[in-house]
Amino acid sequence: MIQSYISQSTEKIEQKLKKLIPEIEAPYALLNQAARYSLLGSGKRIRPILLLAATKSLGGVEEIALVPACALEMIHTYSLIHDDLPCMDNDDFRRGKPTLHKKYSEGIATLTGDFLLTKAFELLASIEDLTETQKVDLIKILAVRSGGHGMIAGQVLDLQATQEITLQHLQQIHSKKTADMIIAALEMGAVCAKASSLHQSILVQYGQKIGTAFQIVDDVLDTTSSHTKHGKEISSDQLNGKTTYVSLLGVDQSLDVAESLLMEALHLLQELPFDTELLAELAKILVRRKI
Ligand code: GRG
Repeated sequence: MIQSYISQSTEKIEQKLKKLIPEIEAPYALLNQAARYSLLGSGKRIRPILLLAATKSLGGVEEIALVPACALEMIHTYSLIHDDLPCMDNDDFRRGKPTLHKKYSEGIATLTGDFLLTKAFELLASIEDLTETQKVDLIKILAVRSGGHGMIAGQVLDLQATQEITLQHLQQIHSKKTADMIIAALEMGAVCAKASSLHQSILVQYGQKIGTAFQIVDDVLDTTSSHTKHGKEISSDQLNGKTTYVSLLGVDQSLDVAESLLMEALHLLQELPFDTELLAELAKILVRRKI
């Protein structure tokens, strides 16, 4: 059942993204072509699926949440494009194909990231089915969680961490760089469902737990998979000598920590007076995934 929810949601998101970033006829048609190259056809769609699931679980209408879900995926994709640039992680592969700057150029990749970033906020400001308050709340959540105290702050801390760092420091980086975008998905879902601030804050705590667990598992898979998410045999974290949960705790202890966080997340869901089976199943899939 959960697998069919995931595949149906993935398809809805894919179709909507295709419509929101169409092929265009213009002298700058290359921009949409490049955005579609990075955005379409791959990616696990974790954040938009969580957004849709949070909306549904808190009694909202999923269709209303589809554009916000796509806006979130655009911000995530822009961050991946910029993260792969030579001035950052300098990765050659992403989502199973050459990175955008390898396919086109560094200039086009930078501008495509900028385009997806600005498009996301244009979309949120233009949704017809939401109230003005909902739109402003969505824009604020996405800006704060992906911004200078959220994902971008995490990326700055990561760039600065050139030598081995402590577990506490690593947790701070990933709380911002990874968990904040997962939390954004849940908060945005709560806004789409017009949930109470208490229910929204329970989802934020759940997001902090599963976001951290997701990053731990990502580090583990980067070491244990024969091919990393970038399609290479050795992850760029390993090549760059970066501190990871695995380098600090080892594989077994890292997986134990991820599983404990999952249990805490599932426990938090019980505080919500809704059927949270969907969010529970998604958390399990996220943390116990093998790819
Ligand atoms: C450049 C501002 C800026 C931020 C970059 C997202 C990010 C921040 C860096 C990517 C590198 C990385 C390993 C980040 C941790 C978060 C993470 C695991 C991202 C990958 O997300 P997935 O696995 O990717 O959901 P897909 O391709 O499935 O969407």
